[in-house]
Amino acid sequence: AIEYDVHALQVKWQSYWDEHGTFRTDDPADTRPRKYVLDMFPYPSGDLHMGHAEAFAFGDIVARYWRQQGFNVLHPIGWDSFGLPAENAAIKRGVDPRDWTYANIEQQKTSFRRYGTSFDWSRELHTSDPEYYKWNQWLFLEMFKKGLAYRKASWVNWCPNDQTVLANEQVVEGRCERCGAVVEKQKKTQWYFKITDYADRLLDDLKQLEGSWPAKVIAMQRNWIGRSTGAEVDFAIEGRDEKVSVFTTRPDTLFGATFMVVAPESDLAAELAEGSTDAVRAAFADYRQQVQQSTEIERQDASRPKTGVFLDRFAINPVNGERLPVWAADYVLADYGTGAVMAVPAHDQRDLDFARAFDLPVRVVVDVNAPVTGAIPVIELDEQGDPILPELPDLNPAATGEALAGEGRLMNSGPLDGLSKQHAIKRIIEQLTADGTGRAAKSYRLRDWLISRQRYWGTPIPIVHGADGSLHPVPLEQLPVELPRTEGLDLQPKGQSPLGAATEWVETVNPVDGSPALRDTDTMDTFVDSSWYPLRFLSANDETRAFDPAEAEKWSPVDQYVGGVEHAILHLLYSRFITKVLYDLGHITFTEPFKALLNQGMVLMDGAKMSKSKGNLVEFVEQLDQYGADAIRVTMAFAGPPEDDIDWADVSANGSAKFLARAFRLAKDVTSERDVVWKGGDEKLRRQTHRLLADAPGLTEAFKFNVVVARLMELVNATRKTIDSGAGAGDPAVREATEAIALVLSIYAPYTAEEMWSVLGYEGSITSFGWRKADPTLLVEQSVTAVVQVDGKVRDRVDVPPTIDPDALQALALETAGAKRAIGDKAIVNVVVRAPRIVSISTK
Ligand code: ANZ
Repeated sequence: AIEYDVHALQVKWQSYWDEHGTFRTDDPADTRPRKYVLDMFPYPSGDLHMGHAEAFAFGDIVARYWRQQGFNVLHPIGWDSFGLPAENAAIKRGVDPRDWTYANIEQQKTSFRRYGTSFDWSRELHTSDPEYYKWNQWLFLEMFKKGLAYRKASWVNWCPNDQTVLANEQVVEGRCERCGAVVEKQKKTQWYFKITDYADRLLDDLKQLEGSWPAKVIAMQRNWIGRSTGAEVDFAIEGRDEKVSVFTTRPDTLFGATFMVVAPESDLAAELAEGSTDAVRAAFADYRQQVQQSTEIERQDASRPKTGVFLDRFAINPVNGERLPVWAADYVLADYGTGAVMAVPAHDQRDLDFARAFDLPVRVVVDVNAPVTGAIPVIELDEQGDPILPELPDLNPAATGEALAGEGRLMNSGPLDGLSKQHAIKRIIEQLTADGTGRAAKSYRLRDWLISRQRYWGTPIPIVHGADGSLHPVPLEQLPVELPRTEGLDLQPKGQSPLGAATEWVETVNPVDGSPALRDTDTMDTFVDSSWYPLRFLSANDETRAFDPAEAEKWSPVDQYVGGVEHAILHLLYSRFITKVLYDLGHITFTEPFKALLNQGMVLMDGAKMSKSKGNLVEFVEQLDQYGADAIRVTMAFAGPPEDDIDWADVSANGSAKFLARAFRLAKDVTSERDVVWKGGDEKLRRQTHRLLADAPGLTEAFKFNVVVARLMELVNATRKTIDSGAGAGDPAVREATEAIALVLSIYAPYTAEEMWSVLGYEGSITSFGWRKADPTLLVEQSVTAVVQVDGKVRDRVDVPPTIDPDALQALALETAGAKRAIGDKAIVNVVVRAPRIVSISTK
């Protein structure tokens, strides 16, 4: 007897796929159209978890779907295997991060194979292999040559726990993205990638992704790049030769500026204080120290009382020559705009709070009560017929404490008086430009990407420092600069790269003149590794280059990317950036790496995120042992829209397993012979079969995996019914339905599908069979139900052919018992017919 033993099936078909190279995509003669389907590659920290089970089920559904539709599908897998968790785990356990990492990779690999993911294993990569990170170093040097990788000293985010710097993107609400420690600011010399050069393109190209990327991710990226448009205005400073520029989004309010504020940690603030009185110097020094001790979280808290120091210096407003006192205050950030602002307390809340705290003047320059559009306001009347006039905001922000941020018309502003805000902005920019005291300007929230890390387990930065401080790229033929072994190194985080202690490795020679020189001891942020890995999969075994441009042309961009929304900014922004860099360097011909993006939801347990500490962790491998791969995959697909969270307590892997066993039993029961064409049989079942074949592709492409599974369940039940009815297991429609079930299942439950296919008498893998097209004649609806209304009420229904003509339908409707009864002896005055659905009769 044929048994449905899921575990035996898994072993059988895994080795079949391996032996036959079923999922390899390396035949250059393959002429099928191509699809590149990619899941965000995993980080090897322990075995796969339920989150992986979900994301990789969805990615594999998409890959298997396109394959079944006749595409040559590239579906590769690799590991993002450098990074802090490996290093921290290694320190805790006293082992080499290599051993920990590669052992985890082996474990995850075993689980992936059991799960039946249709990967092309011949392209497997690990970012911690020298064969991979050699090309990170190549990329770094390409960017170094173009000035896109550079070193600078500046205030950086410092994680006191991991003892390393962090990119802005890795600071979440003032805390370290990895460990949650409150991030500190330190001034350090670090390596950066010049992502700010690409801010406009990163922003503008988001338009191309609308509709195929989740709107939320697009909005988050827009927000992160944060482009503001406005003007730069130059203020002369008494007793200083150079002017100070401020960035403002509201140059129209220039006549309302009553003081200037500079960021306390800026060089400008220090210099202005230095040139002031002894008392100011002392007060400023104290204040600066106080500011340095506060965290970013504290500084950005708007409800905190305003603090600051008057520098006893004055700026001159270029439009009216007014003297504005200059203050240093920590609500102004050193690294946004120019680090200095013109304060307009009447129209900016932060400036108003500050002005009220320090008793500085407030001058209204925009009348927010003056209408700016031509529309006549609709005025409502009260019970007495008197107009109810809207209450006008009080134009006295100094008293109310509410800044007037809205639209309006200019006042107290000389030549701008009477203009709307928008017109005034335009006019003043023209004026400033003509006078040479300002210009239109943009400002971005996006900062350059800090890529150096003071940790061991990453790609060494391929730079050599000459004795004179000069920087020299390691020549290409000397790449990779391999990580030294850990023997003799102390990996404990201590603020300096552990690589510094590898004396033999550090001490090298200047590639230019052979003089003694030192290697850079920092390693790269692992987001560099993942910023271009989709390209490496295309030439994973090529030792001569990062990737073959011809292969990139063939396969890129990725058609479908699948992964978590936690990467909405970091990884996805960096990948988009590096893709544009590679485009500019002439290595590729496209500018966006991922055509479409699917963000899966989370797998929860009892409404909460799973975690060991909460004791609600569901182990993926235990689920695999218990139910088998197919049942878990089907459960993931059936749970709901893929973007939604799945609560594992609310779904039933057991139910999925039973459904699969029922489907499998159909294949065993079919008694008719296999044939190249499907032949007749039970008409109703045939219609249902062909409906599923017709609908499954569209539903799968729209990620309505749950609907497809529901329809499969219905068809399995209907087929069983037909077998149990008179027609029996020999009815050709039963074979037809069962074959269709196997074909659709091949996308969702590959092991069951393969075995059904073989039980049904086919040789080889179902994946090479392709798809059966639905017979269009079986998709035509046989009859539809027309509604008969009399005077607006439904009185009867009648089943008619969908193609019925209106006259015939009207005649039928008038003959129905319900219509006759409702009409009685009343006269019919009108009949409206919308064939084939409605007949509407009116009487008098
Ligand atoms: C005068 C003004 C008047 C402003 C007004 C706003 C309203 P976004 O939209 O975020 O770009 N600003 C400029 N540089 C700053 C810095 N380094 N730290 C803190 N604030 C800074 O904000 C731009 C506005 O934020 C600028 O326009 C400036 O204040 C302030 F009715 O200038 B505004």
